[in-house]
Amino acid sequence: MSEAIEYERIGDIAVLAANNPPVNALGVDVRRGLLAGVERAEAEGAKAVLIYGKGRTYFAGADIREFGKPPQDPWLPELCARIEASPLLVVSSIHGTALGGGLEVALSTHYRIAVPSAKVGLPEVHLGILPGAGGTQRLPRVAGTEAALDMITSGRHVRADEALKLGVIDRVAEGDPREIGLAYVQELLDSGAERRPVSEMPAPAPVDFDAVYEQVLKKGRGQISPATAVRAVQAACEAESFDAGMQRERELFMELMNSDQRKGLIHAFFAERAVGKLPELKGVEPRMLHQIGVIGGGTMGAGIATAALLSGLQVVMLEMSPEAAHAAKERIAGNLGGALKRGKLSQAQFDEIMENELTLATGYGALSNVDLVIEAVFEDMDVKKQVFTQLDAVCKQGAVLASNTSYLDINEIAAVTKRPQDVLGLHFFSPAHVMKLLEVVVADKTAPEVVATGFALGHRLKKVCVRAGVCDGFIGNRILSTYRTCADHMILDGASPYQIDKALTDFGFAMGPFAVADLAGLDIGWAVRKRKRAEGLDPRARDSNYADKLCEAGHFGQKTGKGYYIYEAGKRGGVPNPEVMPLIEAERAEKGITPREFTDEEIVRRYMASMVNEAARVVGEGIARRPLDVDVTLIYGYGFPRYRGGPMKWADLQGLPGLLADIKEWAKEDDYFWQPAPLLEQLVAEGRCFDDLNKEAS
Ligand code: TC6
Repeated sequence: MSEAIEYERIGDIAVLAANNPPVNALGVDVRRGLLAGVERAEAEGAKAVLIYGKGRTYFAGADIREFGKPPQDPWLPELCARIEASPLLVVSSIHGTALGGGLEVALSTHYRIAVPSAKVGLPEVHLGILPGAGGTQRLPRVAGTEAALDMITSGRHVRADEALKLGVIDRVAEGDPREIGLAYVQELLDSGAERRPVSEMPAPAPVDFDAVYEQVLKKGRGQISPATAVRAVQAACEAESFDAGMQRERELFMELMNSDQRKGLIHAFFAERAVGKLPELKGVEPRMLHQIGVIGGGTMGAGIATAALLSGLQVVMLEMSPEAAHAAKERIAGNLGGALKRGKLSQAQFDEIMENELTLATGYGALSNVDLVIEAVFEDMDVKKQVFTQLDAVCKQGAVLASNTSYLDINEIAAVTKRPQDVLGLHFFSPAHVMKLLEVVVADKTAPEVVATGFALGHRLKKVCVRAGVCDGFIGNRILSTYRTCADHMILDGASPYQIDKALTDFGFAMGPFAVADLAGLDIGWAVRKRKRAEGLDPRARDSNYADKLCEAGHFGQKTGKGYYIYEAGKRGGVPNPEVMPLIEAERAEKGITPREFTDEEIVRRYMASMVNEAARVVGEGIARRPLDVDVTLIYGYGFPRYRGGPMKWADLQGLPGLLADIKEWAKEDDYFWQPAPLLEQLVAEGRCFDDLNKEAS
């Protein structure tokens, strides 16, 4: 017997307990153990088999680490078929999460019981594949076509009570999974219950699959797995037999398994889990956090305060005047109201937070007892320095002092205090109670436990935390400023903001860079450009001024109703602003540029190459620890399509030599902007890729 499956005999019942921590993934040992367990139960003359998981969960799915490697017998679909075909009565007892292959095993058993807290789902589409062990054939037979389509294309986790209503499970009971399972099996045996193979149930009723396919394809923004899964469910309804449906599922599964999207999504899955693991923080205890301070109650500060309050922290919000404090309170109440509406918060919790957990203040003295303070004031070095001087004077010893600056030098800010070891950057993304990314910016003197505290706060606020070093813009905004510059160069040379936005949303970005600029506020980029010009641009850098003209006319994007696009109240998205192209054309004329045509393909290639090249610098300089830290930053903070795995994974899949060759070619027209990053050149010379660096660092 494999150690991953423990075998026990209780009277007529053979009990197979999965013991493959942490999530009982269905790796080869587990599959072999299950097969051997069923065979042994049959050989020993048991009447029934109970399958459950030890530890925190039933099977949470196939072992994702095996994907892309040569398959090892038994394969999951065959194992499921074998379990279902057993002449014994086979029952699953589910707790934790029965996901993917886990739910497919459960569906191949004849009955299913679950504890109330259990969740089931087929989330394979999020990994770029589809349920490939009969899930697309069995789920519609038990839950109906529409419910199956919903679960499979969304990948959502369904709670036990809903799963019971859908017929995915047969009973919900409180208790230990082994005990409730044994009692249920005994009850089924006593009542003479028959085996109930799902494959023998009638084929489910068809729906308008072409319409569903189109709808799902559109929603996927270029992601193919959900739409492909629709075709597999279609086969459950239309194939001439269960086996023929399985055959179709297999073909579609293999198509997806071999796709770059599968590689990208699985990279994203593991990258997201790897970012929070920093070797230098192993064994470092974070400082305790009960109460935090937030300075500045604008959109950003109010968002940070909201996230903190929702995580159970007490918040002192500091503003400059009672009126501003009142406005901050209104913003926070509005944000929490959204959580209330979505059922994430009860009315009683809302009232408790607003009355007892949130304190408004207008004097720094109110921050004397906070454990951590985050300033979210105006993005100006002098203002930040004044704030930190005050904080140094009033905050208790050991308090963590954080800046939410998006670009500025944390070392310079820390230097105005007598405790630079307690200072770090916590760069949230707006709206901070919604956006999942947090850059934890580590300055030269930041103490390890202060970094650990930054991560601990981020995790408590349910953020994906990425460690960043100090530079202009850290990881995300530094790379953004380069690819945005690339877009501006293409504009000067002949592309339009609308063509660029369209090419990039077709590539899979949630929004194009110009729509993003409108959303963020054009004044932000304007301020950065002014600062950089004041610091002195390199004479070889191409500068452009058409965007400044929009700002000078008072057009700051969505907040003023006009930017690259015009926004009408009540309408989603905007329409191109007719004032923009004349500004661009005037600048081209002024600079003597004859505009040329760009294909969408060239736009994407240049934009992505500039992103990857800057990202390679960011990694080479140690600003990002590994390429995967860049990938996670761009996916969670900048709308990069997850199914492409992030820019570094995208580059690996494209091939670094070709990308470097393009960069060198473009350097012939602009050898300042298109200087190849040393790390990129080095990797190409050594025949390696970015993922090799990830592996070396893990
Ligand atoms: C499938 O089943 C296809 C079938 C068709 C076959 C023909 N494999 O997320 P956590 C690791 S596709 C390997 O931090 P949580 C994870 O990397 C699969 N490893 O915990 C981490 O390792 P680390 C369908 C896995 O409590 C550790 O377990 N299933 C797998 O926040 C803990 O994970 C899914 O897509 C796996 N399947 O969340 C489910 N799952 O400690 C994917 C997890 O070394 N998993 N690990 O970093 C999840 O959604 C979540 O892990 C969770 C637990 C909800 C199960």
